[in-house]
This record gives sequence, C-alpha cells and structure tokens, in this order.
Amino acid sequence: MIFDIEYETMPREALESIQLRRLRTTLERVNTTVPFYQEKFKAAGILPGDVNSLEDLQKIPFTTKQDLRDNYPFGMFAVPMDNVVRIHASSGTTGQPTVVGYTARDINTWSILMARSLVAGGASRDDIIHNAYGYGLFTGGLGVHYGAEKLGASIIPVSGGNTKRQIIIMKDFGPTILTATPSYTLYLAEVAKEMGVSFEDLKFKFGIFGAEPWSENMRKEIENKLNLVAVDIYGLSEVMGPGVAIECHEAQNGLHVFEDHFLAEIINPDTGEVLPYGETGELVFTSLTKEAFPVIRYRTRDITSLNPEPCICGRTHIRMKRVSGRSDDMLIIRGVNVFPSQIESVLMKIDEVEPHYQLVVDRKDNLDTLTVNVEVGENLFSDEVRQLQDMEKKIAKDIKEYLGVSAIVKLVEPKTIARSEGKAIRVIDNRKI
Ligand code: DLL
Repeated sequence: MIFDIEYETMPREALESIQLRRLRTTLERVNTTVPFYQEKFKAAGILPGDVNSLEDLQKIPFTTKQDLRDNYPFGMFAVPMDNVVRIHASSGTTGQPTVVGYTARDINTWSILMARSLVAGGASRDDIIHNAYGYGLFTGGLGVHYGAEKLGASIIPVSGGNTKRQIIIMKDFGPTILTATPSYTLYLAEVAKEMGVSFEDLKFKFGIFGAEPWSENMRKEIENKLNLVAVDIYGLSEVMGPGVAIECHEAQNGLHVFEDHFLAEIINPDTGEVLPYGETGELVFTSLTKEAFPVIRYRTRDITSLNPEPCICGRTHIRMKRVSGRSDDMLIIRGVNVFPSQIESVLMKIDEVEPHYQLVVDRKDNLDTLTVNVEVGENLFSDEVRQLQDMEKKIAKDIKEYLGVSAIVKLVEPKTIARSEGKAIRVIDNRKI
C-alpha cells in the first residue's frame, strides 16, 4: 500500500519540476528572512533568482552543524516566534545542542511524511503501534506519534524505558507494529526472554527501526529474535526528524527519500564536489517545503550513496543505501578507516556472540589500539578459559580479514555492556580526552 499514491509514484520529470519550483521559493524565502543565509549568498555572489535548474543548486554554499550552533538557539528560524508551535533539539552529545522549530504547517507536513513512512514500513490504519522511541526533545517519539494519528492507526505512546512494563503492554494490548531504536529493540527482546515472554506469542508483524546505524546482520538477528519484518527508517532533527527516508517493506533494499520535500545530494566530504549516483559520500539535504526551519545544502555527515533505479514497490523516489555511519563516527585505527557498524557486521556473523558490544579506542605509545568488547551467552562464558581465548582469536582474525584492522577482542560476561533505551553508545574513544 502507498499512502500518497500521486506524489510517491510521480514520474521523475514531474517530480523534478515540483522540486525546482519549491527550491526557488525556499531560497527566496530564506534570503529575505534569515540573515545567515542572506549573508552567505551575498558572500558567494549568488541570488536565489540565479537558480534556474536543480543543478544550479551546486552554486549555493553548504550549511554545517557549526553554522547551526553559531546561531543557537533560534537564529536560523525563518518565521517570527509566534508562528512557531513546536521546538525540538538534538541531544548535544557532540557539543552544543542544535535547536529546530516547526510551524503548524510544518507539523502537518511531518505528520503526513511519517504516515507515508509507516505505510511504507508495513503499517495500515488497522494496526496498533507500540512506539518505544523517546518522547521529548528527541524527534523520534512525537514524530512517529503524529504520523500514526494522521494514518488513523492506534498508537501506544509508551516512549523509552520502564522496559518490563513495555513487555506487559505488548502481551496485553497486542500491538502489531514496533517502533524503536535497534539497540533498544534488542534490550526489549532480552527482557521479554527473562520474563518468559516469547515473541512467537506476540502479534508483531513489522518493526520500524532507526535513529542509529545498524547492520544488515543486525537486521537478521532482530528479525529472528522478534519474529517480525524489520525496516530501516532514517531522519535527523535538522531536516525534520524521522520520516526523511524509509525502506519499503516490499523490497527492504534502500530507503526512499521523500523527494517532493527534500532534495538529496552526495558529496565528497573532503572537496565538496557533488558525486554521481551510486558513489559513496556525505549526504546533503535541502528542505523544499519547511517554513520555520528551512535548511539549504545541510551537510549531515552521514555516509551513504543514492540509487535511482525503479523499485518493486512502485515508488519513484530515489533510494539511499543504509547509512553505515557518520563521518565523525569513523574510527581511524593506524590509518585504516572503520565504522562501528562494520565491526558489528562481523560480530553478528558469529553465532556464539550476543548483539551487545562496545568499542574502546586508546592511544598507547603513539599507537592506536582498538578493543572490541562483546558479550557471549551464559553457556559459553562458563566454558574453559582456553575456549574463550580461541574464540577471541577467531573474532580478531575475522575482523582483520574483513576490515584490515587489528583489534583486541575481549569476550565479556552476559549483561556487562550497558543497555540503551535510545541510541546506543558504541564507541569510547579515550584518545580525545
Ligand atoms: O535520530 C531522528 C529519527 C528518529 C530517525 C527515529 C529515525 C527514527 P537525530 O537525533 O537528530 O534524529 O539524529 C540524527 O541519527 O544524522 C544519523 O547519523 C543517525 N540516524 C538516524 N536514522 C538512522 C538510520 C533522529 N536509520 C542522526 N541509520 C542522523 C543510521 C541513522 N543512522
């Protein structure tokens, strides 16, 4: 099923002409309402009227997270505060939080895009959605919530945490769709098991998981453990929140970007050059319909590629590949680039290990060291030390073989790695301290 058949299956030519019209309107608007953009365009010697094709967008300078921080909290808003009906903010784990605003129309657009996303992910108005994304300044909880209401599904606004109670709700209310981060989903599975609740007896059909990187092998693990079909949803607060892009459950192969509202580009993060379809680089977004917080060529730091091939689901919107990580999450270990999700991918292939891991990076005598702490099941942990050591060596060998990086692998006891109720912290980088 498709929520908005007209826009989601629109022929590319018609879509592109809508994009151009909306782009020009957005550029005109920010040029008159946001001093930051006005100055930036002026410095680059460009006027919104100079943009006569989608390619012309390349003449416009990028916007970075630093720019948003410099204008903290409301400096990038394009409407007076009395038109702003909602404020969200990023968690600010990597510095000052970024603050975003929405007009009533923005909230409506977001709700529609989230309704589209839920349908692409397998939901219909007959479903009961167990929404375990956090409610609050984080966009996950309220984003899914408004989308579910727009769709007409039943939403359980359970938020993150209070995990045992979540399992009881799952048993008693019989939700059919689960929305949560992949890492919290695994924790839910673990607690359910402890409570003697089997997902075979629950009613879930689909899970819509995102807000953090996760690997294809993690998807398999989740699908097996929870007995559902897992789809990947992507978004970021600066661009809107969840619902910027989502996989369709039919193909589970790349996330459709809602291109009638967002223009996506891939650039070489070092040179800023726009890369052709298929090439991997940094994802850049321009919003086409946002009122309160438009973004122009916003550098997400997320690494992916774009695939324009038609999809079996009928949607014509371009697909982005699963995000492997953020450029600032990329570890450089003795010159080798590696994303935590790549390590995850290797770990998840090994039956004996559990999907709970953490990477610790240190610098000793000017040399980077990578330690991979990963949990093993109760059975294995009670085995002989020798067996554990063999397993550690085997995993280290696999990591070296697949990723070219040397790692010290430490198998740790069940439940020693902190569980997440939202986004998991996968890396502890002691080099920055
Ligand atoms: O995480 C919005 C969201 C909520 C998306 C719920 C999906 C579901 P932020 O907190 O601003 O917004 O974080 C955005 O999270 O730039 C990516 O680095 C990462 N991210 C989000 N979705 C995915 C995903 C929300 N599916 C940042 N795969 C983004 C990988 C993701 N990374």
